[in-house]
Amino acid sequence: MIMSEHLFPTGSTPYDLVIKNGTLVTAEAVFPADVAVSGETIAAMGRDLHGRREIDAAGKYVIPGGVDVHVHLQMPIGRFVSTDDFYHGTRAAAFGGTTTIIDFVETAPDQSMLDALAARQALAAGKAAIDYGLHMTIGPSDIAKLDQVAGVRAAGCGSFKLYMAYGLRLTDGELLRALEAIRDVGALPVVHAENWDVITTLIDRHLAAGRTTPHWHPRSRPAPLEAEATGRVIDIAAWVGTPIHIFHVSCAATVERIAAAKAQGLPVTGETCPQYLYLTQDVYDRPGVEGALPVCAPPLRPAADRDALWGALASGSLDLVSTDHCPFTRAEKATGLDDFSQIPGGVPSIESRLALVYDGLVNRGGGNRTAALSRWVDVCATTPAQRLGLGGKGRLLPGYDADIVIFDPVADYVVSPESLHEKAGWTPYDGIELPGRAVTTISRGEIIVDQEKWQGTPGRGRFVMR
Ligand code: DUC
Ligand code: ZN
Repeated sequence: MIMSEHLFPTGSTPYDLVIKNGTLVTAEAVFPADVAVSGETIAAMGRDLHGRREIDAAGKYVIPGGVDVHVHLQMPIGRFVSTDDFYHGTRAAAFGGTTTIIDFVETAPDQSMLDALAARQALAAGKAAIDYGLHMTIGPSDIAKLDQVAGVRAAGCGSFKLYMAYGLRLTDGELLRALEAIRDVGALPVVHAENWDVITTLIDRHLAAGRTTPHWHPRSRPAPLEAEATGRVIDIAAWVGTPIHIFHVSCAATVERIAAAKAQGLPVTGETCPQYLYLTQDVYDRPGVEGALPVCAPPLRPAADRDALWGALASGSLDLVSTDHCPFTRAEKATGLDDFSQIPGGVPSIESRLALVYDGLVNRGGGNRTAALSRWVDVCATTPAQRLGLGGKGRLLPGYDADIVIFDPVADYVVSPESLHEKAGWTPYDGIELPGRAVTTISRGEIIVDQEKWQGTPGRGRFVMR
C-alpha cells in the first residue's frame, strides 16, 4: 500500500522511496527497520526514514530480490524452444520475487564466442524486465576456441558452463583444458555432472527391451553415477586448481561428494532446485503426458534423496537454490510418449522458487525461525549473487542495487497454472498449498510488481557485467 506520495520541503531527507515498518531479513539477521532508496540504489536502513513515496510493509518481510543463477529462457533444445521468452520469463520471475537471473550462451561451431554472446544479449535486450547475466557454454567445438575465453570474461561473463551430458558433453581431457582456461581468467566453472556413457547405454538397453515410458527415465540416470561424475569433475578441478560450482544436485550421493570436497577445504559449491526438493520419481508413473511433464535431468529421485537435499540446504552442504527453469508445453512433452529419451527435458520453477523454499526451510523446517529466515535469504539471494560474481546484488545494504522484495508470510494460496505468470500452461507444483508469497518487487529502485500488479516493462532489465 502506498502511504504517501508528496514532495518534501527543501532540506529534509530526499529519499525517492522508503519501505516502512517491515521486518528486514538478511543472510545475517532479522530486524525491524525502514529501507530508503535513492535512484537505483539502497541509500539507508534505519528507523523513521521518510521519502517521496512510502510503502507500508507492516507484517511483511523485506528481503533482497531473489537471484536465480540457472535459467533457460527461449532456449533451443532439439526441435523445441523453451516456452518462456526473455520477457515472459523475467516477468514471471519478478512476480515470484526474483530480480536477477543468469541464462546461457551457446556458440555455434562456425561462430566466435563473442559473436554468440552479442547475439544472446541482443535477444534479451528488448525483452528482459529484470537484470540478467549470462554463462558462456564451452562445448566440444569450443575447445578449439579457448583463446577466446579471456575476451568473453572481459565482456562480462564471469562463469562458464561445462556439460558432462548431451551433445555438448566434454571428455575428461576436454574438461581439463576448459577448466585450465577458466582458471586462467579467474572465472567460475559451472557444471552439469552426469555420466553420459552410462546413461546412453541404459537408455538403449531399456528401449530395446520395449521399456519406453517415462518410468524408465530415472532408471537410465542412476544417482550413484551422478555422484561419480560430480566427484570426477571435482577431482579434475582440484588438480587444475580452480573453484567449481555443481549445478542441479538431485540426490544424497552427490551431496556427499560435495560435502567431502568442502571438508577438504576445496572451493566447491553446489546448488539444488525446487523440483528436487518437492517432487519424487514416482511422478513419472502418472498416466499419459502427466508422467512426461516432470522429465528433467538429472531426474527426480526417491523421497529419501529429496529429504537429504533439504537437510543439506539447511546444514550448508548445499549452498544455494536455483531453478534450471526450462519449460515445455504439454504438446511438446507428449511427443516423447513412445520414447522417454525424446521428451524435452526441463520444468518451470522460476516464479515459485522463493515461496517454495520459504515453505520448506522456514514454514516446515522446524528449528529456529530467525536462523531459517536468514538461511532462506542466503540460499535464494545472497550466496547466489556472491558466488556468481553479481556485485551489488543479493544484499540489503546501502550502496547495493535497490532490488527489494516485500514478502507476505500470511498470504496462503494453492499453486496452479492460473496463479502463475509462466507460459507453460502447467506447473509441477499444481495443488501445493503455500503459506506466503512475494507481493511487491522493486528492481533498481523501480516498483515493477506493485501489490501483485505488473508495472514493469520489457527491455528495462540490464545485462550485469560479472
Ligand atoms: N536439464 C533439464 O532438465 N533441462 C535443461 C537442461 C538440463 O540440464
Ligand atoms: Zn540447466
